[in-house]
Amino acid sequence: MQATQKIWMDGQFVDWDKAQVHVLSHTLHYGLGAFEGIRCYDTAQGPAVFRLQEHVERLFQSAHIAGMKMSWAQDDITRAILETIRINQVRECYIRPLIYLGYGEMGINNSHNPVCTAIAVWPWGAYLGEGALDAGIRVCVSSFARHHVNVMMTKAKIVGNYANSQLAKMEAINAGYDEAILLDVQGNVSEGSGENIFIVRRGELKTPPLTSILEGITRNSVIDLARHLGLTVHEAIFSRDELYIADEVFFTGTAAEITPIREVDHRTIGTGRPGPLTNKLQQAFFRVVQGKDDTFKAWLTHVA
Ligand code: PPE
Repeated sequence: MQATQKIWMDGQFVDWDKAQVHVLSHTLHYGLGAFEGIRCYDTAQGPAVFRLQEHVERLFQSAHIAGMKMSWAQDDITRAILETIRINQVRECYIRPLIYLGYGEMGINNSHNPVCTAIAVWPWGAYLGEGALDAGIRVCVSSFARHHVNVMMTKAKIVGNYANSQLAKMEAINAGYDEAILLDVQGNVSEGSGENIFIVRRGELKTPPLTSILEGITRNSVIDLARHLGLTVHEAIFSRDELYIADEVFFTGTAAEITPIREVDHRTIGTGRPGPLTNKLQQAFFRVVQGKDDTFKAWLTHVA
């Protein structure tokens, strides 16, 4: 990864190399923590963060669902994120706020461990590899199911949820694919290891409802953009075979942005090239994040 200068840790800016925690930090052992992934884009008016308020809100909601008591207010974290971008003098970056349980006691009872917060920023290019945004990627349906709604809380971006994501991701990578799609325990399509999913059939968009998936902020933005463009979007359950016969399939996410999927389980999707609606939405999305679309300028928070 590309290091920057400083990481914010509970009110202090710490040198990148010195931003360390004790090896007996609770989250490291038991996986209860909450995080966010946010992107800052270069615009003609300088760096701007995409949907900052929504991401900070979700961070606090994740901590709330996880039962972690924050010592910071949402405004403090919003300000700290903007300061971390400024102090590191980056024009484009990925932003990673993390709430974790620190050193104190061992054992599942976490009531005596401090709730700590850190914010790091670094440049991060195309998440799913060079060329993924233009050519699309090859994915498989995972042999691992997404969490049942009463096993893990998928509306919270909890650190431990990503053990499930890693099992699916590594299985896919080891089998030669770029990414995995997970089904829920009923067998319906849920999401990628770190992305929401959309399909296009007969000119209309479909994405799984918010049952066993992360309430993605890019997903929400794409739904708004699509409706603004006059497209029909359904939030509805669908099964694996509907992926195979979709005209277009794509992932959405902060890191993945809008990544076309050109193959699922060795079945070519559509023509094997990103489809027209995927291209249209991707172009609209990049215009918005680059500050070139006044209709959605409220989604950007300028850093300076
Ligand atoms: N589902 C999952 C499981 C997920 O992790 C993400 C984001 C999404 C959907 C899309 O949500 P949103 O970013 O709000 O549109 N995944 C983050 C972590 C990626 C990583 O490898 O780390 C991200 O994209 O920042």
